[in-house]
This record gives sequence, structure tokens and C-alpha cells, in this order.
Amino acid sequence: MAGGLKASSKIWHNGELIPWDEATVHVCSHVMHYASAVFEGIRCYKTENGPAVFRLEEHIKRLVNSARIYRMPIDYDHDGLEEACLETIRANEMESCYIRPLVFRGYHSLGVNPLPCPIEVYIAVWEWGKYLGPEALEEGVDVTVSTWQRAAQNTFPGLAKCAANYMNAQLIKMEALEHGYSEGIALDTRGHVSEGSGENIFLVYDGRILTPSLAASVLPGITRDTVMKLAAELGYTAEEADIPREMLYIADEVFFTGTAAEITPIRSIDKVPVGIGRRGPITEALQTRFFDLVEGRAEDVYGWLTPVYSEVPETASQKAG
Ligand code: PPE
Repeated sequence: MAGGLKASSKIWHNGELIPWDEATVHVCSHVMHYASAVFEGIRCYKTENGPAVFRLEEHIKRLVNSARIYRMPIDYDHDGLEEACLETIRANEMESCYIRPLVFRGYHSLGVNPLPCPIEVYIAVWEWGKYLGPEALEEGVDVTVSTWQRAAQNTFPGLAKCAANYMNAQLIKMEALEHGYSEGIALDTRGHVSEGSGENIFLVYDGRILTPSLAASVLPGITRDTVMKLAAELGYTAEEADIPREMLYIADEVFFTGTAAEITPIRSIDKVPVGIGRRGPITEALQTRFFDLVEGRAEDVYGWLTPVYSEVPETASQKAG
């Protein structure tokens, strides 16, 4: 299928690398019926010094936290999971890729009680281009406010990156696509701005950079945290706030953040142009700093990049010379 998943060669499963085509599960596994899975999405970028994973530590920490919230004991510790991600990238000889660790309840018995089912850990890597289309990063995307809300507090835990949360995300995404938009922005059950189906959101209003707080049913995004730190570095204050829906229509700039979406400008919301109707200057400044860091052009002052190889691989010209 055009645009379908591009297979890599190996997938990590409970400590072993297995062929991509053999990474299958039984239809009566617990996860298939009750969405009993937590996962991560991480990017590995091509840099001059070889491939490097962006904020691996924070992603693994969130994975471990997601599993903890759902009482899923993982057989591997934090360092073991980090190393497993790196091993999977090396086994597939990827220069850059998306990394998808997945922890789920496997095959044993069915019925809501998940506790008897074994915990399976998989890590897949594949090439993933620009999430909201190749032009999105420069041109911006056209989005709509969803009629679907994010899950209320104390229903589906927002801080856990759990498969079940993405049934809600799929409703938001499908509705937006059906109506001709690239993405939907969901409100929380109080009517405040929450996030996109797979992205956090930021607004620039009167020179301030605002993002919904963790109480607004948002995933604690690692790109969100990155942008807050980079905004401070560029001399802005990025603050968490309760954001009323209508602020979306009067903001000077609005953009999405996420591992897959990176920093994607929003150029219209419900057909109302955002600011000047294209990427704004603060969004652009944040993007430039972000890509300089993740692609290794700027010094890694925050220690956010984990090299995939401990030694810098020789370039073709060094080898030849
Ligand atoms: N909110 C949601 C609901 C979400 O899924 C993501 C990531 C974010 C915010 C941003 O979080 P972070 O990646 O840590 O900055 N969405 C992942 C999955 C997307 C998908 O289609 O699958 C991602 O970007 O990897």
C-alpha cells in the first residue's frame, strides 16, 4: 500500500532480535481485546557523528511510568531498555529512524483481569518522514477543533502513553480528515484547549508562549518540554495555562509539538487564519534551534543526544583515504 509501513529487518522481542515478519501475536492475546499496551515513540536523527537518539532517557522513563500506572512489571530495567533501543537501531543499520518500544499483555487467558497474562516487550524501528506531510514544517497545516473531547480526569490516565488513549485520538483524527483538515485539536472536558490527536499544542499570544497544563488531559510531551526549555533560552517565557477555545482564533502563532510532528506550525483553525496565515517568527526561531540541536549542528548543551555507536563511524572518504 502506498505510504504503508516500511519494514526494517529485525525487531527486538524480550531480549532477542527476531526477523520483522516473525514479530506476530495471537489474536487471543489480552492486548487484542482490551488494548492492554503502553508504548513510546522516539526519534533517532542522522548527525555528522553518526546516528543519535533524541532524549532517550526521558522517553524510557515515560515508558516505565506508563507501565507502572497500569501495573505492568517489565523484566528489563531502565538501562536495559535504553540499550535495547540502541541495539535495535544497530541491528537494522539505520542512519535515522523512528523507534517504537511496545509493552503489552500477551497470551494466557481472556477476561478483563489482565494479571495472569505475560508482559511482552517489543522494539521496532522504521523510517518515518514528516508526520503531517512534507510541506507542513514550513507552510503550516490547516486544522479544526474536534467535537470529541479528551478523556476526563480520572478515567484514562493522561500521563500514561497507553494504546487505549489512541482510540480517542483516532476519533479526533478521522473526523478532522473527513472534514478536509490535517489534524484536530481536542478540548478537555472543561472546554479548555487540550492537544492534537498525536501532538501537544502551543500558542503565542501578546508575546507570551502558552501551552495547556498537565491537568488538561495532555500527554506530558518530551518535545513540549524541549520547546519550553528552548523558548526560555531564546528569551521568551513559556508558561502552562488554562487556554479557552477562543484564544485559538486570536493567537498570533499556534504550533504543534511531538516526536513525530516535531514543531509543526498551524496556519488556520476552523478556516480562521492564524496570525499572518503562515509560520510565525517565534515558531520559526524555535524550529531552527530545535533542528540544529537534534541534527547535531549545535553543541549538545543539554546532553539530549545519545550516540548509537560509541565510536564515531569512519566516513566513506576517510576509509578510502
Ligand atoms: N500528545 C499525544 C496524544 C501524543 O500522541 C504525542 C506523541 C504527543 C502529545 C507529543 O509527545 P512527545 O512525542 O513526547 O513530544 N505522539 C507520538 C505518536 C504519534 C503516532 O501517530 O503514533 C509521536 O509523536 O511519536
